[in-house]
Amino acid sequence: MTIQRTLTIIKPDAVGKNAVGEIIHRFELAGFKIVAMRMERLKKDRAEGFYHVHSDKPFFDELVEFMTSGPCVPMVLEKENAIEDLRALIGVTDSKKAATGTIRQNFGTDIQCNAVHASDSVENARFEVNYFFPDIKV
Ligand code: 3AN
Repeated sequence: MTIQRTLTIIKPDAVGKNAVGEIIHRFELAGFKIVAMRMERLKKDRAEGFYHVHSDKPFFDELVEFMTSGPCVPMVLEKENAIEDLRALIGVTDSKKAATGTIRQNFGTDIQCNAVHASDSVENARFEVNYFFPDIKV
């Protein structure tokens, strides 16, 4: 297995629920190292650029509104097989359908307010880490 880096974002709903510490604790317990982290309130154009692949989807405007509604915490995490393992730890997109014990099931509400983002491929991890942390190598 190779060491990978991936981007996660603790989204505004989870920040609003005071769940930042608990979510970071879950990442660390699962063996992820924190390579970079900050708190940031996304501007509209930053959120739109991050989710550009969804720009033609019906939920795009709502998604951008949600992601700009309060501060979020983008982070770069590192571990063997980080991309796949983080996706497993957070659960499926819809918090209502996410498996018991996953971060989205525990801290999210629905398909939009789902507590965290995680890169879903090597290619997207490279784009997303660079989008938030241009100084970090992937
Ligand atoms: P994931 O974050 O699990 O990779 P994507 O990439 O399909 O999911 O969707 C990106 C984000 O768009 C999701 N995290 C969620 O906040 C939002 N989203 C996806 N599908 C919907 C939907 N049907 N309605 C509202 N928001 C959605």
